[in-house]
This record gives sequence, C-alpha cells and structure tokens, in this order.
Amino acid sequence: MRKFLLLVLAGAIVIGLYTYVTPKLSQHGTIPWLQDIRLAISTNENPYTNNLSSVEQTILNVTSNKCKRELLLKGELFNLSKTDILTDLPLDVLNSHDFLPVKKGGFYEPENCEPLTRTVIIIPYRNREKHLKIIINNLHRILQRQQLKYGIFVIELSLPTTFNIGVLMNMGFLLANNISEYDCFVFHDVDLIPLDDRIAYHCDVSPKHMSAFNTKYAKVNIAKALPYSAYVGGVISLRGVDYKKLNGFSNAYFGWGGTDDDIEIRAKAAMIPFKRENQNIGRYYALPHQRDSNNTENLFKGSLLKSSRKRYLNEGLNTVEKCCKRVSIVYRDLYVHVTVSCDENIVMNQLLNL
Ligand code: UDH
Ligand code: MN
Repeated sequence: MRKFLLLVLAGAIVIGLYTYVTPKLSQHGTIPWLQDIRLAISTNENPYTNNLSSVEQTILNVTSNKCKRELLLKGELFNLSKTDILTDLPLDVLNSHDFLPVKKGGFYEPENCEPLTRTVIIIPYRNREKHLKIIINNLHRILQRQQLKYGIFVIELSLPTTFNIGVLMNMGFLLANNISEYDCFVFHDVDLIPLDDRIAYHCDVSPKHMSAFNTKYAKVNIAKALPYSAYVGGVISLRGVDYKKLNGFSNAYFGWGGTDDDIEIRAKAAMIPFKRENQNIGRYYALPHQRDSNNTENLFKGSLLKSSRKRYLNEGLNTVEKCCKRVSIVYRDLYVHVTVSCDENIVMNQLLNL
C-alpha cells in the first residue's frame, strides 16, 4: 500500500512538472531564432522603399555619383544562414573570399563612387577573441555592401583594471578623430552580429539605438526583444558633433552595467534623445557568453545614474585623457587594435572633486 501511494505521488509530481514546463518550453525554449528572423525579413512588404532613413530617401532622390547601398540597387538581401553568421575568420589574413580586399588596419572605401558617409566602428574589447573573429568578418561584409568608407577600431583595456566600457569608447573616439575624418561613429559590442542588410551603418540627425531587436532578450520577450524601453545597450550610432554635445560616455562606471543607461540620460539632458531603429531591421544575433572575469556587476551604478544629469558636462570625453593613456596602436590586417591603460583611482578622485 505504501509503495502504491509513493507511486501515485511520483506520478502526480511528473504530470505536474510536465504541465508546468511544457507551455514555458513552447513559449521560450523552442523559438527557432534564425527562422523567425528570416521570416520577419521575407514578409516585410517592399523592404527597399519602406523604412529608409531620411539620408537614404534623399540619396535616392538625387542623381549624383554618390554610392547607393548595394542592396538598394540589387533589391536583394544577403542570404542568411546560421553558418554564415557564425563563420569566424583568422584575424591575420589580409584578404578573404567573403569581402573585398581592405587596406592594412581594416580600412576600406568604394572605388567607383563617392561614399555616402565615413563611418568608424568602435568595439570595446578584452579577451573575446572568438567573438572578435566573427564580428570582424561580418562587419566587413555588411559595410562593403553598404558601400561605405569605413574603419574598424578595437579598443582594449589592459589588465588589471576592472572593465570600463565608457573610457574605451571615449579613447576610441579621440583616436579615430586623430587618424581620419569620420562623420558617423558606431559604438558596437563585440558579440552582436547584424542580421539584416538594411541596418544602415550611417548616422541620422539623432543618436540612434541600432540593436533594436537582440536575440538574447527575445528569449525572454519575443515581441519586444529589449530588456526595457529606455535601453540603448549593444549598438548605437551618432554623429561626432552629437557625441561631443553629450561629452561622450561617462568614465565613472567600472564593472558591468550602467554605462548605456547613463548615455541615454546624457542624450535627453542635451536635448538630442535617442531614436530607435525599426525592430524588423535593427536585428542582431547575440553570441552567447557568460559574464567575464574582471567585469563583475557594478554595485554603484544606481547611485551614479541618479547624478548623471548633473555630472555629464564635467566628466566624460573631456576628462578621459586625465585617467587613461594609449599603450599601443597596431594596424592589424583587418582592424586597428588599440590598447589603453586607465587608473581607477584618478577617476574616483575626479568624481569626488566634481
Ligand atoms: N567586453 C569585452 N570583454 C570583457 C567585458 C566586456 O570585450 O571582459 C565588451 C564586449 O564588446 C561586450 C561588451 O563589452 O560585448 C558588453 O559587455 P557584456 O557582453 O558582458 O554585456 P552583456 O550585457 O552581458 O551582454 C551581460 C552578462 C552576461 C551574463 C550571462 C550569464 N548567463
Ligand atoms: Mn554581451
């Protein structure tokens, strides 16, 4: 009798678990990410005339030697497959079959037309070589199809300093401006892979949150694919003049979290709030990863965010060189690799003296 009761109990537990877990699996666990993304692309009506940025609308209306995005001419999107997206590439190879030759340092400009814009991609980096190989390969392909003049800068923070995205972005901005003239700055996580040719890697008149649909957050909420509505993490673009108006990123956030929320507040304070790319277009595949060592969650981020508005003109782009310096610049075959060292104590003292 005892055995029978135990059996019934075990059965009930199994049935209970099954009915609890199954709907959750169909909601979250079995979403075929890439199929879903392809479907979203293919069912978009008239993708080449809808959703063009204001810059592209103007370009299409003028006849000149300006480069048009290749996709606009060809009327086709690249044929996405998971293996395409995840293809990595040895970083020490100058030329690849997947894209046209680039100059040492990863620089490219189209030959037969005047590029629409000069864009620089700035990637904050430490110890993610696998991701770097994938993003570099994918970026060259999409940027060339968009017929842009571009450069790719990977900015690494030397150890042992706790990771700090803001200082790397600011140092990258200053360096890129020293090396060439760029109109448009794209600040790009190393682990977000663009999935749609229509994601324009040039700047609008407002700062733009480009990674509007992030597969990492789509796992939790497929409709929004963002953690909260004010989120601007991942990939953003803005004109150099606007970056200066915001005084760049804050240097104050060591460890994980806060930097992107801070720049969102800066943009509102400077009256140039972020706009968001259309979610059918601004689609990014998030390469899975764990939290990195030397990048634990920043426990001060909440209180720092509260004073962001008051602080933003006094610390950021205009103070980064007081706490950070360039250690090296290497023109690698496919990108410029910059290493920066920063002193956390100087940043903290600066904050106390504001
Ligand atoms: N980054 C590095 N190296 C580091 C830390 C950050 O390269 O050690 C760069 C990289 O470009 C990355 C970006 O900073 O894409 C943003 O950092 P992140 O990818 O750690 O941020 P995300 O919000 O990660 O994606 C959240 C932590 C994930 C924990 C998941 C546990 N399941
Ligand atoms: Mn990440």
